[in-house]
Amino acid sequence: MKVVFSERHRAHAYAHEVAAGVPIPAWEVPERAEHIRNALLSAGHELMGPVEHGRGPIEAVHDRDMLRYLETAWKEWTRAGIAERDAIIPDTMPLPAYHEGMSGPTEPQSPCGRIGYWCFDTMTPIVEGTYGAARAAVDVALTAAGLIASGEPVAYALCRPPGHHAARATFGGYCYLNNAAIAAHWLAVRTGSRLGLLDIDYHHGNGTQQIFYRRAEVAYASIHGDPRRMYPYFSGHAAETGAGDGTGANLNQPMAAGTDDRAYLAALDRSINWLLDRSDGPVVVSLGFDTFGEDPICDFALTTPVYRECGRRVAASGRPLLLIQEGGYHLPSLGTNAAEWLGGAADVTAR
Ligand code: SP5
Ligand code: ZN
Repeated sequence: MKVVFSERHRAHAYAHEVAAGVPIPAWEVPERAEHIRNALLSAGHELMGPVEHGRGPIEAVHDRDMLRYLETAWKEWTRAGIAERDAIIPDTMPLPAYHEGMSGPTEPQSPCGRIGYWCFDTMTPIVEGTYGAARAAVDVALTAAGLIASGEPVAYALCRPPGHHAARATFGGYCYLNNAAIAAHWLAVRTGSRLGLLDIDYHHGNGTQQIFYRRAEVAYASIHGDPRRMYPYFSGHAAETGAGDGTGANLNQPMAAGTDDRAYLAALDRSINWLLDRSDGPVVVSLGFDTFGEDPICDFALTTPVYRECGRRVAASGRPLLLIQEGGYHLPSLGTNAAEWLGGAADVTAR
């Protein structure tokens, strides 16, 4: 299978994230992508670099001012001499009730205000290499999308940082730009078809849901830890089914702690069938391995062999598949689980 990868992700590296007010060692580390890359090379997959696609496809999905903020944040922060931390993390965010009965918020001038205006959590630090890595991850996704547009049955984008928590005009959840949403919109325009977007990262893809919630071009189906218990807490409920032109085009399957292979595969079959009914073009897969039983920050119980079966079942849909890497934090298993998933998909598409 063709695998797109950029080394620029390595410059996006920070020591800590802030969880529940406390600095803890970062989970979203460069080793994640390196483990996957090495395992896929060993498994005989073909690696290629990304082609630059510029800002256009990003601005078709994200707020221009947010992109500009990401581009300038580090320089502005260091120029202002706020150097006591190695990364930019917000401490003041304008919840909707702050401006209740008033207008606003508007983007503030100060660096500390700006990060709180754009970033919705404290776990998504910006460092010097963040913008370059985020842009490269988008190019990785778009390059893989280009392979699908030119007739490849399947392609895998080894994106880092991940993307599915980034909404049109706010970012968080280790995500800055929504690689999957940008690639899906680009592919929907290029192919003139209605796409399916299957999100099988452990977490609800709040950003992807938000971007397509009122649009018919992409039907979104997600299987995730129930937001009543898990991050991102504020979306992912079964009652969220789309609105406006996107009415009925959003399917959430929140799952219990301890969800095992059997329950997961049943949910996967429901998602696939639902997507096939509501799309006629390629399927974009937001692929996370934080569903694994030993993932340190999640609570499902999937085993390594089920990833091959997941790859098989998704590929058996017969649709062109654009695979986009999202989360997964158990380093020892990441490479193997990715190789199993891709191997399962390749078994089917090669036939
Ligand atoms: C792409 C992706 O998988 N992003 C995941 C972001 C999850 N952020 C971590 C949330 C866990 C916070 N746990 C804090 C427990 C405090 N009691
Ligand atoms: Zn995740």
